Amino acid sequence: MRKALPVIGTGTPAGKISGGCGTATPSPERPALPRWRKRKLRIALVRHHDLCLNTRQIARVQKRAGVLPHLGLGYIHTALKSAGFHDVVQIDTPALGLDSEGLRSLLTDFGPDLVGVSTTTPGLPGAIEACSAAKSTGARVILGGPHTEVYSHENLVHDSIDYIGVGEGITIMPELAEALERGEEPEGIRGLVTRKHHGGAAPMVNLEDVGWPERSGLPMDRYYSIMAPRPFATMISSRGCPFKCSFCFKQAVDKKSMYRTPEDVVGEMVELKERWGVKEIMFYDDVFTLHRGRVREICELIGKIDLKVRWEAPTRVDLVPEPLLKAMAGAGCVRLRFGIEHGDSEILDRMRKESDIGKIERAVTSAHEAGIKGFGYFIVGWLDESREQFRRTVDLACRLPLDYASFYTATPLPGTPLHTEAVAAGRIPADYWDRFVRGEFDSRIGYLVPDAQERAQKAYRSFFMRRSMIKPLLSHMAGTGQWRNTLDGLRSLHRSTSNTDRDF
Ligand code: B12
Ligand code: SF4
Repeated sequence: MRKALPVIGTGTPAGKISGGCGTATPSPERPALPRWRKRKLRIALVRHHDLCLNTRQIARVQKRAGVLPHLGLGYIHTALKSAGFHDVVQIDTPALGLDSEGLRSLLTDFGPDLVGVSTTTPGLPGAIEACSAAKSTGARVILGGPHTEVYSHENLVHDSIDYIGVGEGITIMPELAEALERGEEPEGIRGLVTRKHHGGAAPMVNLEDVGWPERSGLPMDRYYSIMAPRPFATMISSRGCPFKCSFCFKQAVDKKSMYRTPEDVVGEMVELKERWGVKEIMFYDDVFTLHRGRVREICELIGKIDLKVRWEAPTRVDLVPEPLLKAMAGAGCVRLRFGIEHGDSEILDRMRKESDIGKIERAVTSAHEAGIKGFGYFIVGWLDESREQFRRTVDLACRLPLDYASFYTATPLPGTPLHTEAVAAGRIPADYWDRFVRGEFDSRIGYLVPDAQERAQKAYRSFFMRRSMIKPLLSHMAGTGQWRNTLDGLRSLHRSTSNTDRDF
């Protein structure tokens, strides 16, 4: 296990960025590369807000929901460093509170040779703005992220994009950077799509072989979740999920599973605590408890070193046996995020969720009894959801011992079975996403029931504005110190404003 990690400051001053080069204290296990291997290419890795917001709006969304880091870019940064590229910066505009102009001027100051922009499908309009900002500096621009798995070549309709990365940026970016450094036109790189070539998809990499995601240079003090005390950070301990929920978008890599060893996971948790002073860690895994033996070992290791860091993770209701819940609670797990999705059995079946109301009730109750708070994810406005079926979701959310809930409106993401069904039912145009990718739509894809957004708002109000929520909310505010943000959130719920600023 990695130990004796250096304790250094907690983040760069807000609004400033700095590169991996020279700012990071090299960890003892990862000695710096010999000087002769250092490469000169300047590379920026960008996440730009997805809603084309101006800075005031960004600040509002930030305040209400918090900003969560982007781990994919952190891993790509680490891979680039290992390949000898040290002039690399990550620019996270939602965290920095920057609009497109702010991004442009930051990029102009940095003068990158290559800019990598990450995007989801719904986040594409913001990403295209980032690509334009990058292109205006004269850099080569590559777009990657989950979105490009379905739409690769189509994105090249935008002149500001030179390349598309499909699959693991961890391997694509160093290979692309090496080719550009040599002054060559990149060809034959797996996962790289150009106007002339399609390199397929870059295969999955075990994250443990890459190293920990680079965090130096990021505004760590700007990241937070209104559910957690600050400083707060995110991690990923496993990737992939064998289930096939019909709304869930799967990249090729998500269809396989990859597990980091307990030693590596706990090593990173130690680093987050010692180096960044982190008080709570949120796991970004698809399903944290897929491999129960591994989770048990993680808990044992945490116990052995008496880590004392709160953490939370996503899971399924059928993967949390009681003994495991007790072990997790004992190891600092304070919250489990359950993909509950719906309160109606017929819709649960249509979602291919492979769960039922009994399993849901047992899992959330057992977690509650073990001392772990429950966060329920719900989807409202499913295809042909009747008002009665919607009410069953709200009733279920309100009768379960949950401390938090989110109610997303159903979104037929491209490539998902839900998308196929919604097109077949005539609810959305078959070519919506194709045209969206080409920039023909800036608005949200149609709801599957006309009043889906109102249903989501009603569900939020019914859940949070209950007398029985007073105690959990007070305990949440006392436990996390998030008094202001929680009260702001409640106030905006009360005013019945849209909860869906971030809900594409
Ligand atoms: C954590 C998470 C979030 C976090 C953080 C977002 C983030 N981008 O990191 C939060 C909560 C903010 C979030 C929000 C949303 N999310 Co989300 N999220 C995830 C989750 C669970 C894990 C992401 C992760 O860290 N993966 C691990 C890292 C290592 O992988 P990665 O980030 O994908 O990066 C790898 C590759 O994609 C690629 N890559 C990434 N960027 C780049 C850039 C370049 C240049 C290159 C070459 C390659 C490349 O290389 C990386 C490593 O090799 C995924 C599910 C999943 N399995 O990925 C969903 C997922 C990405 N989210 C999704 C969605 C839909 C959303 C929302 C739109 C939901 C909503 N209704 O609001 C929002 C909007 C996000 C936005 N701004 O665009 C979908 C995206 C589907 C799609 N077609 O695009 C996913 C796949 C969930 C799903 N299964 O349906 N999300
Ligand atoms: S369990 Fe979660 S990650 Fe797995 S398919 Fe279903 S929604 Fe997607």
